Amino acid sequence: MQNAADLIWMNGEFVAWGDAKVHVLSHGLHYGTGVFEGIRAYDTPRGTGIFRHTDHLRRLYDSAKLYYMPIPFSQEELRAATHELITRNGLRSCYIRPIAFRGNGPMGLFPLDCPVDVAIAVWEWGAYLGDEGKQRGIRAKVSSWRRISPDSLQPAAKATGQYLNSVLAKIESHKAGYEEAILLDDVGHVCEGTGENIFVVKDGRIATPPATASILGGINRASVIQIARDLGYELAERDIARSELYLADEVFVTGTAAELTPVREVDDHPVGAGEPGPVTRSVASEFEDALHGRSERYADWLDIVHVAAPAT
Ligand code: PPE
Repeated sequence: MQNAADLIWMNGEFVAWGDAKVHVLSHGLHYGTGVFEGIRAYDTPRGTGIFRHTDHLRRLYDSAKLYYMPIPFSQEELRAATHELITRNGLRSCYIRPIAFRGNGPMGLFPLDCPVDVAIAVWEWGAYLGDEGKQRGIRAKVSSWRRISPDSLQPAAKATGQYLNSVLAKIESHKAGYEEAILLDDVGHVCEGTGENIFVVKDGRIATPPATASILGGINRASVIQIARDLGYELAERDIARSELYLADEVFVTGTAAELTPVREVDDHPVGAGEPGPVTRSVASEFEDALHGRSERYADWLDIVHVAAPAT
């Protein structure tokens, strides 16, 4: 996936891809005590633009706070490091993965005496749910695994250990021959995909589960909500019953990796006509314009990378 020449930023320094190592006794490896982000940068007419960079960084620090993990760099330091990393790797567009985790310290569950290590990696990443899925829509299955409950974990945090929940659902759906799983929350309402938020459309009205439905508050979810409302659609953040997935005219998911991907089948029921519908298409087109810097209205969602390339 990456070249040996690629650089990774680790604890304040740029290191070669192969040298970005951690100790096997890192707390985060044993107990899942890490928080991370997934961000995309696009090749736009104004230069490389990082989509909603500061919103992602804010969520990283929020996730860290929820796990009592002080990040030993400021948000501005991580932002500047990311700009420099993209430039030094010679990338015009990429996926960005910042991660902060409890490092090598005393073993045992109490984490607060372990250092907090921070790294940022960047790489080129294509369509997360496949090119065809992005164009024509994916087939999804409601998972037998429920999304993590706020009784036992923190759905609002993007924490590494929490992803075992998504991993189980992903494996189940994959083995059953579907491209994605849709998880219900602990009371049986529709929650989200393994790495995406979900929207349903019925009779021209859009709905998406609310923050209280154990979702991760997606940055792309927030962007699509705004775009849909700006386009004049009625959009409600409300509880969604499982049956609404089967009876919807349109369903789509959003996430940094998946961007906006239509869902054409849920549990072998075709969604609407079994292909992306008109509401999905109009919201997706506006959203793609925003991501790729073709939209004046949402121009300030892009953090343009201005670091000059090093002289060669
Ligand atoms: N829910 C979950 C559980 C989730 O992981 C993501 C992002 C979202 C919703 C959408 O959030 P946002 O990207 O802010 O709109 N999933 C990331 C991880 C993907 C991965 O395989 O790793 C992502 O899309 O980058």
